[in-house]
Amino acid sequence: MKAETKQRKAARGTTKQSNGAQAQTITGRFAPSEDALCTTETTLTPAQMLGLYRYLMLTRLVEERLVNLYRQTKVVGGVFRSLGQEATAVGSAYALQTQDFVAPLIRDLGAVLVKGIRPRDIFAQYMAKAWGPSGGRDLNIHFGDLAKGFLGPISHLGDMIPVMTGIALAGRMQQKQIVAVAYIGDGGMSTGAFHEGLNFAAVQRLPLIVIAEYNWYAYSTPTQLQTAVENLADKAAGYGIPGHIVDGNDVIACYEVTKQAAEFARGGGGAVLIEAKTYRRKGHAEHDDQRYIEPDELEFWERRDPVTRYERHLIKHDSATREQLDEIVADVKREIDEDVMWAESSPMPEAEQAARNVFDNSIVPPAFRPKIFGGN
Ligand SMILES: Cc1ncc(C[n+]2csc(CCOP(=O)(O)OP(=O)(O)O)c2C)c(N)n1
Ligand SMILES: [Mg+2]
Repeated sequence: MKAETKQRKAARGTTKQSNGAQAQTITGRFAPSEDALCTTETTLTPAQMLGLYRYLMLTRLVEERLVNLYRQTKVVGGVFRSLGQEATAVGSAYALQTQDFVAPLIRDLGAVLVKGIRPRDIFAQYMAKAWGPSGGRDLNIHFGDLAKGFLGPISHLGDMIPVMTGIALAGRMQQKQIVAVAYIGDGGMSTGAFHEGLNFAAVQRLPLIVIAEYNWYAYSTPTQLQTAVENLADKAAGYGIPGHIVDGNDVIACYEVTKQAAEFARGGGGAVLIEAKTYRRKGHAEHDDQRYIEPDELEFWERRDPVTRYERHLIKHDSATREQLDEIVADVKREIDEDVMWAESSPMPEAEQAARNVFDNSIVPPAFRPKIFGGN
């Protein structure tokens, strides 16, 4: 315990560049070089390295298929993508243990998949099908699976931070060694709930890890108009907790920094703030035409794609052959095809079923009662 206190003291209120992220930051913006590989300082086994690749591809291809279904008007509502940011959610969630909890947001499908949610659930959910996890009552990521340690977020940004602080507190009271990870965007960090939740976790030294995704925008608002700090991780000093900056497009670095933070938090060190510097290559959702971005931005970041960067890394370091990677991709595509077919074959929910368990069933509008409760 003494050593932990010392470690905590050493880390208190400091912002560190993790895992040798060498890129420049200019008013908080940060870009790896075009030919960058991933960090070589890793504890990942060769099998885990391939596992990470599988989840990166799964995330990207599930989202691509969702766009496809959206264009066929089979998706009810919007499609929110994490294109260009996949490494942050996948790498961080991969560093956790089974009993740990995550609360992902719309850019964190990768964390949902790493937690063991199957693509079929995602497809059925987006298409509001009866077999989907919320039975057609809600869309995209508004569902959870507590047994798998995945809390579905509500839409109100910031509000999952106090909820995850509560999860961390509950874990402590039940003497469980769990870590709670909450994801948040640069925009969501400006909310009051974010402050209250993180402050409480910091004071109580709860095992909460906040992953702040600096992806340049909140809707169309550039991050510099959102916050006056250069780096989101600088805010850690205001809570007296360690803050780390990681290259969010380096999947191994994201894994390593989260693994270290989880060990620190689990060992009694308390809350940690990790800022992942990345870039949102799609608009807020598929309907957003991104008219507010600079002309060269997309090409600039396409050349810094986290998935092709990881492929280059694996091949360069003899961690995989091109054929092995192709095989993984083929397998992922097979799984997606099968799961889309399953989700498409699901019926839409019956009105009665969809109306139940939304509010207290006793306050179902009177006009619906006979249909739902059989004549009451
Ligand atoms: C409290 C609150 N205010 C506004 C919104 C509307 N809203 C939804 S997403 C979004 C932008 C979020 O930006 P950011 O937090 O940077 O996350 P990103 O979309 O970039 O991942 C806004 C303003 C909301 N859901 N909740
Ligand atoms: Mg953002």
